[in-house]
Amino acid sequence: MAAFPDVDKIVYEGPQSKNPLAYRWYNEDEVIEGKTMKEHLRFSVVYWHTFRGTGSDPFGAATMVRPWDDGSNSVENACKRVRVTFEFLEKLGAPFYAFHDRDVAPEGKTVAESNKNLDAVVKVLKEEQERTGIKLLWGTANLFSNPRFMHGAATSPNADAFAFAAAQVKKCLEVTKELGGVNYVFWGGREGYQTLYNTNMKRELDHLGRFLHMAVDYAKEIGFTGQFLIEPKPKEPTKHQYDSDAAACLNFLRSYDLLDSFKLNLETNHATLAGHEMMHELEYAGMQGALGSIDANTGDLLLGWDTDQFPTNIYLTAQCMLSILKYGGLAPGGVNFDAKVRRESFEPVDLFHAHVGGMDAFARGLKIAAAIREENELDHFIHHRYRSWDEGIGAEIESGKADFKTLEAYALKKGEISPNESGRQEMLENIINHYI
Ligand code: XLS
Ligand code: NI
Ligand code: NI
Repeated sequence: MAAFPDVDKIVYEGPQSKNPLAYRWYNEDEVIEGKTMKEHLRFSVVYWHTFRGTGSDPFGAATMVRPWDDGSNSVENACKRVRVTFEFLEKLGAPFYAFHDRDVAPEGKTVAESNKNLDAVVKVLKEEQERTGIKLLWGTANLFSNPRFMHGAATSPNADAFAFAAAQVKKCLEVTKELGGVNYVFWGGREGYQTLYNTNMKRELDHLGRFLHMAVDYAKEIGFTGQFLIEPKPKEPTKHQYDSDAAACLNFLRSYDLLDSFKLNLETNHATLAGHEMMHELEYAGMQGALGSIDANTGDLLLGWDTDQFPTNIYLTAQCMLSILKYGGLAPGGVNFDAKVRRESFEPVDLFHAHVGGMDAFARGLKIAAAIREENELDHFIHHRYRSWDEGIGAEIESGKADFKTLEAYALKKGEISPNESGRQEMLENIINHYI
């Protein structure tokens, strides 16, 4: 029996359509800058929010109505949920999905039991992937829900927690490989600390470096060729998360000689929690060749935590797509909706409204970004703004010919710098508005 009997396959109807369950912008075969929208955007649905989110919060119980789910933690229920997930993905037309090990299969009482449960569900996931052609964007291990990880996993003061985390990631790598996953994500979870009164930060970071090296080695050993990704996040659950933003992650990877094996999975709401715009994080990673994938969502500045809302703001999606196009796209990464419906949006159809809106917002952002790039006004402006570096003293500095002594001589001779020019921010903001 269908879980969504009232929803047909969502199709592209164009900007004039008033049908809320149709795409107005996402036309998967439309070619932009030489690639189809489907290839550019590589949309992915997350298992945890979309199929495991209950709507509970610290003030109230679950609100979501999910008639297919019996609410139990049985493997049978988990397998039934897989069929529903793939009905949803097919009707939506999303080519990818992503999961944590513990979203798809119930955790058992022992490592062996957990692995057995996972194997049973992975069998169904594989069947459904083969039936539909839908692929796994990434797998990840949940190293934060079980109370054994209360002080962290790889960074726990308890070495047993590290060992159990390693066992879990080992298994999760095996199933991600089995399912043909094209990436594997490490989000730090509880890797961080609340107070230095009880924390040896250096030792914890050394352990995290060791852990990730073991993961790289094991991936090689089993022939897993997916891209490894680290997902920065600055706070929640701990006050000081070690992977706080793109810069912190890249510094960590460089310090522990892991830079060649990892890229970043950047999430919009995490960027804003870190006090950055998403575009800053994309640029920072992109300029260092570390832009891997994105968790597409948005926060709410008036709330100030990781609210994981669906992105609908086309300024935001256009900015994301500007950076993504600039750095040559995300593949093998994708646009992964790490986003959840509000607890008041409790009906199954709300899952469709949410994803259709997010996909359309990104499709529109892609079109806007491509139009901006075609006219090239921003690039021209930036290029012109830096022209003092193209010749004369600027070129001498960039090429390493100048030193403090030659620059002092230059300054003494010149008397005062060439006049500064306006940054023209307001004009540039107005130019962007021409395209929106
Ligand atoms: C939590 C993270 C998480 C990762 C996967 O804030 O966004 O959902 O994407 O572990
Ligand atoms: Ni995320
Ligand atoms: Ni998040």
